Amino acid sequence: MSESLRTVHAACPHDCPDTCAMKVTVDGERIVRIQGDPDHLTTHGALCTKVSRYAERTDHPERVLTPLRRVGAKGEGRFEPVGWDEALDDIARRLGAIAAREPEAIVPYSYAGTMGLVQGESMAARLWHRLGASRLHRSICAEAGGEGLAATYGGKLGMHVQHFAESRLILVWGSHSIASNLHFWTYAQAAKRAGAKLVAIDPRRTETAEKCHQHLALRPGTDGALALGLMHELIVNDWLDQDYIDRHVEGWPALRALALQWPPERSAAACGLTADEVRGLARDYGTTAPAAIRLNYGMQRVRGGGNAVRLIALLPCLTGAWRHRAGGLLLSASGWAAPAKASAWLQRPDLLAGRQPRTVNMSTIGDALLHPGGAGFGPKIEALVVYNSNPVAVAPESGKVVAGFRREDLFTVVLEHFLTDTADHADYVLPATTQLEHWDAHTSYGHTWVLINQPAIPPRGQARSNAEIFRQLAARLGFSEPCFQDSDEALARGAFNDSIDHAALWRDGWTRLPVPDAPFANGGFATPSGKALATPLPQVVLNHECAEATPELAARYPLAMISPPARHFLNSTFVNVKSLRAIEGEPCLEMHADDAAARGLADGQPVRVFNDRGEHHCVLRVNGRARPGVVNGLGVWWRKFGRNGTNVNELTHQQLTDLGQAPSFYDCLVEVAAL
Ligand SMILES: Nc1nc2c(c(=O)[nH]1)N[C@H]1C(S)=C(S)[C@@H](COP(=O)(O)OP(=O)(O)OC[C@H]3O[C@@H](n4cnc5c(=O)[nH]c(N)nc54)[C@H](O)[C@@H]3O)O[C@H]1N2
Ligand SMILES: Nc1nc2c(c(=O)[nH]1)N[C@H]1C(S)=C(S)[C@@H](COP(=O)(O)OP(=O)(O)OC[C@H]3O[C@@H](n4cnc5c(=O)[nH]c(N)nc54)[C@H](O)[C@@H]3O)O[C@H]1N2
Ligand code: SF4
Ligand SMILES: [Mo]
Repeated sequence: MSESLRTVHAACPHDCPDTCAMKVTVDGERIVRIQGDPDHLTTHGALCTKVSRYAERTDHPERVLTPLRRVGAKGEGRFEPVGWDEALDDIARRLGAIAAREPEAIVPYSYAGTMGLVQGESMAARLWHRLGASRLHRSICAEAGGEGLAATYGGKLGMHVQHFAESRLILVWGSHSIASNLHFWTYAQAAKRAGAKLVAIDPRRTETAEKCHQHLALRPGTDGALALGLMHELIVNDWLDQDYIDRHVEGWPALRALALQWPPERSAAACGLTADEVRGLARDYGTTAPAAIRLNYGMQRVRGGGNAVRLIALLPCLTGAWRHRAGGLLLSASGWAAPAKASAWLQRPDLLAGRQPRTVNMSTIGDALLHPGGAGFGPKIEALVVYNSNPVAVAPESGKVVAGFRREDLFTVVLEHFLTDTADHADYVLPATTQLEHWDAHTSYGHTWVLINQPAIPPRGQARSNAEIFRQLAARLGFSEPCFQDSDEALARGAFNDSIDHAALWRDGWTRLPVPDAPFANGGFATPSGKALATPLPQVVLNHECAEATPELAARYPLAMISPPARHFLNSTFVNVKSLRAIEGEPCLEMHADDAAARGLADGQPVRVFNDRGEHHCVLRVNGRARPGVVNGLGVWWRKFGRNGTNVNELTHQQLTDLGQAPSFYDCLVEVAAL
C-alpha cells in the first residue's frame, strides 16, 4: 500500500432511500476505491452497481469542466468555453437587471440530483430568498404520497428499515426494491430465509416481484380500492385490533362504513385481480404478525396517489401491526430527521423580509414557461436557474417543456456535470463538482441515520460546488450579509443542531437519530390528537385517464402506460455512463403477449407509442413483465438517446394528483403501433 493513500467518509448523494455510507480511498488526486462502509448497519459494506461505478462517472471524458456559453441556437447544445469571471459577471448582471424590475420573473429549478443539505438548498436558498425570486414547489417525486402519509401519521414517519428482517409477512407495495431500495431488499431476504412470506403488489412483474412468494399485478392507480377490499375482510373476519383502533385511530366509524362497501369482488374488479387474491392477501395480512408494508412512491404517481397512501397507511393501525418493531409501514422516514436539521439557518427564509413571492410548481414547468404572465400567475418567467435536476428529460409533457426551454427570450443557467437534455438548452452551463469533490451533510428518507460527506479529491477541471457558485453570484449581486460568506465546510458543520451526536458523526461519518424502536407501539402519532387520522375520510380516486373516467379517450388509447425507473439508471442520472447504458440497452416498451398479438407486434420490433400529446419511438419487449392492458416504458432516458429524440415523458401529462399537487406520470393512456 502506498504511503499516500487516504480514506475519507462520504455519503451517496443520490435520490435513493438507502443513502449509503461510503468510504473513498484516494491516492493524491486519483480515486483508488469507493466502497460501502462495512460498519454502517444498513449499508453493510455494499453499494449498488451504479455507484460502485462512481469513479467512471466522476472522471467521465464528457464531464463539463469549464463554464460554457451558448453559441448555437437555443437547445442545439453548441457552446464555447468561457472564463468563470466573465460568465458570473454576465449572469449576475442579467439576473440583477431582471430582479430590479421583477424578482419573481426569476425561477430556481432544482431537485434531488444531490440530496445534500449543502449542495441542495443552503446557499442557493439564501440567494433566492434575498433576491425575492419565485419559490419552487418541489413536487416532482413524492408530494402526493408524502402529504398522504403526513395526513395520516402527522409526518413522513415510518419503520426502521433494519427491522424488516424480523417481519413474518412483508408487502412490497409499489416498489421494485431490488432496483430502487437494495438495502431494504437485503433485510427482506433475511426475513424470507427465516420463513417470512413476501408479496409484491405491482402492475409490473419486476425482478423483485419474481423473487416474492406471490405477485398481485393490479391495474395502475387502483391501490386505494385494494386497501379498502382488505379492510372489508379485516372487518368481517374480525382480524382487527379493536383496542389499538379505539385508542389510536381517529375517524374509524366512517372508515369502517366505507370499507364495508368494498367486498372483495368489487375491489378485485376495480384492481383487475380476482376476489380470491384480495381475500387471500387479507387473510395473510390479518392473521400474520408482525406484518410490515414497504410502500414506495411508484404507487402514488397517479391522480389518486395521496388518498391511496392514506388508505394503505391506515392498514397497520387497524391490525395493531405497529405494536411490533417489525410491524407497521415504511414509505418515507425523512420526517424523523426534520428536528435535527438546522433548516432555518441553512436556508434563511428571514431574508425574504416579509415578501411572499409566488410559488411555481416544478411539475408543470412546461405550462409555466409558456405562460404569457398575468392575473393568477404573476410575471412571465424570464430567467431559469437549474441545478441538481434535468427537467427537459424528467418533467411531464416534454413537448411543452422543450418549447418552453427553447424560448428565445428566456435566460437559462444550468449547473451540471454533463451536457444533459436540459444543459443543451442553457445560455450558460456552469461546471459543478460531484460528491467526491465537495462537502455535504445528509439525511435519508429510507433509514434513520444522518451522514457527513467530506471531499476526497480536489475539484476536477474548473468545477465549483453549487454552494460556491451561488456564493459568488451573491457577492456579485452585492449581497453583503455575513451568511453569504459561510464556506461549504461551515455549512456542512452547521447543518445539524445539537439533537444528534456530533462527535460520532465526525468520527464515523454517520450517527443514528434518536427514534424509538417501535415508534407507534403505543400510538403517539405526530398529529394534534396523537392518533392516526382517518379524517377527513379518504376516498377512492379514479385515474385522470382510464376507461371509467375518460371512456372516449380510452377508446382511442386503450393502453395504460407506466414509466418506472430502469434498474441501472437513477432517474436520468447515469444514462450517459456507458457501462450502465450497455446493461439497459435502449429505450423500450414492455407489452403483454396478448396485447402484442392483437396489434400484430412482436418482441424486438421498433414501435411508435403515441397519444394526443406526442409520439415516442422505441423497441418493443414482450418479455412477460407487462400485465394485459398495461405497458411499461422504463425511464428515464435522455431524449437525445431516443430513436426520435424523445423519451417517455413525450407522452405524460401535467395534470396533478389529489394531494400534494404532484405529477401523475403513471396515469397515462397510449396506443402502440409498428414503426
Ligand atoms: N435504480 C434506481 N433506483 C432508484 C431510482 C431509479 O430511477 N433507479 N429512483 C429513485 C427515486 S427518485 C425514488 S422516488 C425512489 C422510489 O422510486 P420508485 O419510482 O418508487 O421506484 P420503484 O421502487 O422502482 O417503484 C416503482 C414500482 O411501482 C410500480 N407501480 C407503478 N404504478 C403502480 C401502481 O399504480 N400501483 C402499484 N402498486 N405499483 C405501481 C412500478 O411498476 C415499479 O415497479 O427510488 C429511488 N431509487
Ligand atoms: N416518466 C417518468 N418521469 C419521471 C419519473 C418516472 O418514474 N417516470 N420519476 C420522477 C421522479 S421520482 C423524480 S425524483 C424526478 C427526478 O428528476 P431529477 O431530480 O431531475 O433527477 P435526475 O434526472 O437524476 O437529474 C439530476 C441531475 O442533477 C445533476 N447533479 C447531481 N449532483 C449534482 C451537483 O452536485 N450539482 C449540480 N449542479 N448538479 C448535480 C446530475 O448530473 C443530473 O443530471 O424525475 C421524475 N420523472
Ligand atoms: S444509489 Fe442508493 S443503493 Fe446505490 S449507493 Fe447510492 S444510496 Fe446506496
Ligand atoms: Mo423520486
